[in-house]
Amino acid sequence: MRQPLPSDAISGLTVSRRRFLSRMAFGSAGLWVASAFPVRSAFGQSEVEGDFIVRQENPLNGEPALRALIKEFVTPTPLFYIRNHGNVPKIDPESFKLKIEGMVEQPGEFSLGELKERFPKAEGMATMTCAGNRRQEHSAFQKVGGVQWDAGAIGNATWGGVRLKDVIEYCKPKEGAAHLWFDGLDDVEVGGKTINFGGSIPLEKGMQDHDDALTSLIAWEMNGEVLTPEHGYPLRTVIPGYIGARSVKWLGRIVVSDRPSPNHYVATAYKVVTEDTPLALQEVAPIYRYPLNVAACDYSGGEDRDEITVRGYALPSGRVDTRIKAVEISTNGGRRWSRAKLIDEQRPYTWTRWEATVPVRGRTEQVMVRSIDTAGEVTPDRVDWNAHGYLYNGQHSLPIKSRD
Ligand SMILES: Nc1nc2c(c(=O)[nH]1)N[C@H]1C(S)=C(S)[C@@H](COP(=O)(O)O)O[C@H]1N2
Ligand SMILES: [Mo]
Repeated sequence: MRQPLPSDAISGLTVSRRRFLSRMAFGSAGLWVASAFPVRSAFGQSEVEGDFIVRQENPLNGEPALRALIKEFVTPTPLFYIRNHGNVPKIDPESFKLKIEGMVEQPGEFSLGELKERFPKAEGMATMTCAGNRRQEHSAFQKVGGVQWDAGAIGNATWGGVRLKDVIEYCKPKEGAAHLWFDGLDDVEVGGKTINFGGSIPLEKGMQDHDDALTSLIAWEMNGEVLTPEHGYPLRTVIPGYIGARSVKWLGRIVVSDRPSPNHYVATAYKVVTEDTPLALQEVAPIYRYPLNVAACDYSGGEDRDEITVRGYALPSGRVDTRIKAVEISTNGGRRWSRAKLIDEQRPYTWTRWEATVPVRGRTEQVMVRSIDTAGEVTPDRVDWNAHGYLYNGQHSLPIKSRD
């Protein structure tokens, strides 16, 4: 076996934390639901049943079981994680209009029909991931609030709609415009008040257009079908390369501005802080791009304990030109690493699944994985704890059943 990356010594702290996690992964599986989501004919199989873990019922939050998540390159919609801060609003498509306001020469209101008629259809693939994906691993060190995600708050989908860029250009941004605010039509309780969920991105990000990559969208389709209510019907933004929180569901309004949105989910939440104080939160910029990530999701074989085949995903950091360079796996706590095989064609802003067959012994308790991307980013041994449990992207471990 080769060691293409510098070998990292694993501290006792990390190892014991991993052991703890190994047990936790089985102990806190959440509520399993068999039939909350109808099985769609497009995805055929009843395999979807029992593979979605509801982490919170109200508001509804859930993620797929990792062994189910890793089966398909494009995540079937019934398995795609759901992250809601408030209700799932019911929106009448007939009377619905998307408003564009703020620093534009031509403010506008567009019905669904007008959007479809006036702008060319755009489609493409992008992986979406919650900033809180793998929060359990932060919580294992010190409990943080929020939905206790395993590594399933991620999914890969095809998206269809119109380019955000086309709509914004049509409304003619004024000089000095630098940010786009996205307002959702949901109701969220925050500190005793009811607000809507909001997102924000730099205008330049919204205007970026690369030939081979998905451009930011105002989307009405996911995996070739109309968005489901949970995923934002009738419209959501899809901002490839950015944390899921910037892909605002039930999009009702876009404001063009010279500054980021004052919405709670931009100004206060979704920031990496170690101290949860108003000052610390003000001092830190909002999270936009997601980092490189990796997870080991499932394994097969090993009944005779000689060899197992492990499967998982790796997500390049959210830059348009970054690809996964390598995924490596260790069966002995990080002393030796061997290279996994990348399964899927590599595309911008998109995960690739990987597979590795490795020898195991009776005493092997877990496998560990790490990844490196073409920008030179490597998933770290461990990630500094932060108060809201965001952006965990350290080496990931998968427990292996011990032989009796
Ligand atoms: N209006 C609205 N948009 C939202 C949210 C929300 O609660 N309300 N959650 C955000 C977060 S934190 C994520 S990770 C993604 C999740 O999208 P999904 O539920 O379709 O997977 O939606 C984002 N858009
Ligand atoms: Mo999220």
